[in-house]
Amino acid sequence: MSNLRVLVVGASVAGPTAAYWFAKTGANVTIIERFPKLRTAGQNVDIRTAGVTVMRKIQGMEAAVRAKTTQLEGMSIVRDNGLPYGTIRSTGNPDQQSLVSEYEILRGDLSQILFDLTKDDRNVKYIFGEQVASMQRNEKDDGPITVEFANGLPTSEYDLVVACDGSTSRTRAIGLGCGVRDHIKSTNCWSAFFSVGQDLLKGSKIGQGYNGTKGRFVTVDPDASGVSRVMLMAINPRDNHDAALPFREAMKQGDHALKQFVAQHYRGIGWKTDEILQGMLEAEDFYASETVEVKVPSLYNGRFVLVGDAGYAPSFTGTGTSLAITGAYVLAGEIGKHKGNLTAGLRSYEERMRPIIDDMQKVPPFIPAIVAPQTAWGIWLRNNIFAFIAWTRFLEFAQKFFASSFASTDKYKLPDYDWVA
Ligand SMILES: Cc1cc2nc3c(=O)[nH]c(=O)nc-3n(C[C@H](O)[C@H](O)[C@H](O)COP(=O)(O)OP(=O)(O)OC[C@H]3O[C@@H](n4cnc5c(N)ncnc54)[C@H](O)[C@@H]3O)c2cc1C
Ligand SMILES: *[C@@H]1O[C@H](CO)[C@@H](O)[C@H](O)[C@H]1NC(C)=O
Ligand SMILES: *[C@@H]1O[C@H](CO)[C@@H](O)[C@H](O)[C@H]1NC(C)=O
Ligand SMILES: CC(=O)N[C@H]1CO[C@H](CO)[C@@H](O)[C@@H]1O
Repeated sequence: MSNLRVLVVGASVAGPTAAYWFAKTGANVTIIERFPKLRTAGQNVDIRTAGVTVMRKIQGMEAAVRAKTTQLEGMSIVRDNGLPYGTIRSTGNPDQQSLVSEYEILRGDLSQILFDLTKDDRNVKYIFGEQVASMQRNEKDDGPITVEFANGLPTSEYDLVVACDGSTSRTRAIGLGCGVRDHIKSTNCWSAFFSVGQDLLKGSKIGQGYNGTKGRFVTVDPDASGVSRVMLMAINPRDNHDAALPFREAMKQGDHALKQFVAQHYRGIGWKTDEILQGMLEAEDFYASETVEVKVPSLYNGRFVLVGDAGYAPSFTGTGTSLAITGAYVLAGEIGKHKGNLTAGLRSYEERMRPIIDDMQKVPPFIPAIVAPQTAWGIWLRNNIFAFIAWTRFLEFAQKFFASSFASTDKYKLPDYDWVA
């Protein structure tokens, strides 16, 4: 049998991981990315649970990640005057993680590591500045797919098309024959990530978080290079009103307009925020996105399949990166295991991933209530509760909650696969 021809769409986290594992099955992998080069923007993401298990199976990846981890030692919640209410520290044991992960890494660095691990593989070919324009199924429903591209790559036939193009995946819309936002559940929240060219933490390795009124949350993390890594998170009530709509409208007009929108939303909320906003206007690594959950009725349709945020973005649980890495591994593994019967492989991928997705998409019950106070009164209450839990045993309880839902790396009992190549 000739090699399986696989088209992977999107080169961030899910895409390169899928390319790595499909190459191990001996497949011929073409991976396309809409942007003209590898995107390196973005701030910290965590690798947890099954993500750690898969990382350790990828030769050289754990060492590469360790060399680049942000080495955040903890996180303080601060008052307007900068004094902390309490501090959550990482546990120092990657198999028993707390809220702060030991494998916290800049998304751009993670993407670069995965790209470097795959770019020279003779079974993998990267093409930048390209996207899918249309897909046509051949012969019967489960036959190969003919793909037309938008920017000049010749029309080709693939045995499998793997969409890894993120939560607002256009390839998903084409492959499932639906609208881009059809399987997106908005949380009414959005976030912006960028770095500011000065050390706002003055040498400390403990990040700081500040909750302004009306659900405006600011975090500043340290960085070895002397800059500060900033996240602005806007949390709106979960009512019927589409509070993220003005954000999406600004986004359509490009980064400049989006920065102005974000600055206007955050100006004057206190602490170091105005200084941070000035830095944002100058930032070259600005990235912002709506926080959404993606839920599809089926992860595949004929020979078209979804991996990562495109198929199961988990909103605020902090597990999107681990889910993407895990999904890519399981998909390639199951396809390899059911050689000669793609439908069986796709079905097994769905069956194996469903319980993991359901578990990782669960938002811990106390998160929205604690993180999203809507008024100054709410913050006073929340901060005092936090001060209270910081010196009572509740912190231990919270850490244990995360330990059981995030930590133990073999919780999901991922299978080992036999790879041919
Ligand atoms: C630039 C960037 C910065 C990010 N920063 C953060 C962050 O700071 N914190 C955080 O928690 N998460 C961040 N994320 C999201 C995070 O990477 C994902 O939630 C998670 O790692 C799962 O990754 P994914 O590969 O499934 O999807 P994504 O990381 O969203 O990657 C999707 C990829 O597909 C590409 N793409 C999109 N549309 C098309 C198309 N039609 N054709 C071809 N390619 C396409 C995108 O350019 C991107 O490279 C960021 C994502 C990106 C792209
Ligand atoms: C992979 O596929 C491409 C495009 O279909 C083809 O040009 C190339 O020769 C193939 N490579 C291998 C190693 O089979
Ligand atoms: C492929 O697998 C599916 C699902 O397990 C099964 O129904 C079908 O009969 C198999 N096809 C072949 C050709 O083995
Ligand atoms: C996102 C985040 O870190 N939010 C914090 C807001 O404050 C509460 C305590 O007051 C923390 O528990 C949250 O983690």
